[in-house]
Amino acid sequence: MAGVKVGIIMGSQSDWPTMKQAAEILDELGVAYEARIVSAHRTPDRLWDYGRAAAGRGLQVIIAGAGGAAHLPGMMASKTRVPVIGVPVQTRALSGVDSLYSIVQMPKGYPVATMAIGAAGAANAGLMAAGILALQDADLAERLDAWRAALSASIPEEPVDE
Ligand code: RP5
Repeated sequence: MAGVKVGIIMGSQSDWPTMKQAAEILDELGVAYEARIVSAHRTPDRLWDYGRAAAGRGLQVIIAGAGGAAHLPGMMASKTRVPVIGVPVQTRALSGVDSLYSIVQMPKGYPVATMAIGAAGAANAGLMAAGILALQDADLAERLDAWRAALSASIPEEPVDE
């Protein structure tokens, strides 16, 4: 897809309900993206090909989500200089702490900007990607400022009984 600057990749179809949160934020902000299943363990050649081509295709940010032994974000960061935002997907066995530790503890030289576990982390990954692109895109910067202001305005000053 020409002009796409954000790649959303995930280890499995089962990660999509989480990673969709990033996609929805990008939709709201009018940022074009592509979404792909790229597993570090099950499709390593696909991972390699995606990473090798990423910068040349014009991708400027990659959002990578995975759960459990979550090697995808780190392996992608090792393969491309395009900034990688990692999303630890929540797991049944260890609640996503396994994913978080797998993604966050990168050795010096190959950073992954790691978000919170689960849906909030995925949404924030979308916002982080938009923020990076907004550095070079004044219209997007305006939309992102408006999005943030609307969120702020939606927070009531006083709590109510529910
Ligand atoms: C990881 O294993 C994926 O990122 C996913 O979070 C987890 C489980 O995958 P499935 O067994 O649901 O396909 O590679």
